[in-house]
Amino acid sequence: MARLEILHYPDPRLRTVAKPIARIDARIQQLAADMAETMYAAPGIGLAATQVNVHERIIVVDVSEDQSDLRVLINPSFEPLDVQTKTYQEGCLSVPGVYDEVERPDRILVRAQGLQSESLVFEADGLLSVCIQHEIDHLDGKVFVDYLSRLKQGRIQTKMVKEARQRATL
Ligand code: GNR
Ligand code: NI
Repeated sequence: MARLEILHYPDPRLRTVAKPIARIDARIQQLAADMAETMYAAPGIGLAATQVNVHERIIVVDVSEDQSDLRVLINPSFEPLDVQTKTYQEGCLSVPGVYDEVERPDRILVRAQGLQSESLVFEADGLLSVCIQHEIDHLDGKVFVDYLSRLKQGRIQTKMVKEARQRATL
């Protein structure tokens, strides 16, 4: 097991579109375990491979309060189940300290593969739905701040670059 380093916005590597995973083998099992360890240590409720600079389509999610509901989703996709949207205050381990409202479909149908290559199909709503959509965005090179105004995006970028510079000169 290993903790992986998380990329910070506006790192251009967060814009990489991840490739589908063709073979779920020991390497992918190890990556999933390392991603789960990294997510729990952060702590966070989800992590996409993109955030640890691995550009393959795998995410880990656990929205439980006691780390009892880990889901590893490989090649995940979703479709909205109705037109209802919900606004949620989102945060991101790649944009630490920034929280803002994002509107997304509420009820979704999720399709993915599990670690044994089994097909997973399930419905999600609430926080689980938000988190899965947020993680799939990462796999497509998107970050939640992309949904905010250009003004807010500029301010967030300035703040993040300043903080990175401060860390570098400690
Ligand atoms: O830990 C996380 N919390 C969170 C809160 C609201 C909406 C989305 C998230 S995901 C985030 C972890 C993360 O950055 N995953 O990519
Ligand atoms: Ni994120």
